Amino acid sequence: NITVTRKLAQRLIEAQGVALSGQQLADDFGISRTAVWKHIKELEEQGYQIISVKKKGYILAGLPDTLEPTAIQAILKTKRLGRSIHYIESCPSTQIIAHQLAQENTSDGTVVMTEEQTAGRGRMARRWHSAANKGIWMSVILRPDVVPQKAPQFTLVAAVAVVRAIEQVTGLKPEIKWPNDILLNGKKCTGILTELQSDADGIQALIIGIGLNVNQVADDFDPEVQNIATSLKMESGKEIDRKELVSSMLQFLEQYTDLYIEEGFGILKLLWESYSSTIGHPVRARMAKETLEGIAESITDEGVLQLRTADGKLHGIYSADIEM
Ligand code: BT5
Repeated sequence: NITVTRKLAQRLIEAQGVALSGQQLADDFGISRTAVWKHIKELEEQGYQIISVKKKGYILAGLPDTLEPTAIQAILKTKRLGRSIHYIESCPSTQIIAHQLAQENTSDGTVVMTEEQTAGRGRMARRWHSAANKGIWMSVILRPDVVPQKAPQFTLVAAVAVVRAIEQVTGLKPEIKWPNDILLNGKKCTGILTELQSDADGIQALIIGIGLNVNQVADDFDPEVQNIATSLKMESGKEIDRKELVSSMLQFLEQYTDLYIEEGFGILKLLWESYSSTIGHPVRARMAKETLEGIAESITDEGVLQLRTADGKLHGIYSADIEM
């Protein structure tokens, strides 16, 4: 039944404002006109605006502002990513759910999506603030056939996908701060967290968590991050359609992760560098045991940051917090 509701939503969207007759829909789905009407009511409850015109049928006048799978899948153009979406209105963290699903043999490309996280997490158990209905908080489960050493680059690949999607949907020009931050005017609008499930046979699942601030205003942010965080709405002055962003992100993510798996990091590295705010600049890299200052010269094909300190030495940095 859920699938009929979804298919109906899809038909209405594809009709692009043209009325679809109840009888025609009933025939196409092999159900009664009353059943069609019930599915229409269901869609209205989900926030779809549907006008019913006498003797003509149903016209779609507006989509809901939710990340409900029906609404996303109706506009999604991917082959695998997001074809299965686990949607939950509120949860502690989509990463936790994704880890559970990954252990249960869920398929490559499955997405976990929520409106609100109560315990969203960053790297090293840091908090990720995830205001209700204002952002995109999702985890993408991938099952690539690659060696574990190739896992860290997925964060960089995902960063390029997110930047491209933000550009496409909003026209804004984000920058990537190595390794996992996306900035607008120097403030963080996106964080990426790539986690791994592996065993003796190699990678079982990669879980790419993406937290993207979309429609927050300054007051929606926790005081802890108010000075360092921003949203697409704050930068563009416009309310942004989260569904369009999800759809665009998943499409770029599918395209770029496939490219990375087939061809390696080479081409994507060029793209990554073109968006980087780090490369060529003096930075301070804080790591668990030491802090280094120098020029961020480049990243390697393995995604390792090459930092040259004042004494001329080149340091390979695998993971750090970068200050500029
Ligand atoms: C990250 O960690 O940036 C990775 C964030 C990943 C979040 C996604 S949401 C979906 C999925 N489910 C989860 O539970 N997590 C993933 P890191 O580089 O460690 O940065 C964390 C730091 O960013 C915090 O210590 C704050 O300073 C800052 N921060 C927290 N919330 C923020 C927000 N909403 N916007 C901007 N900065 C924030």
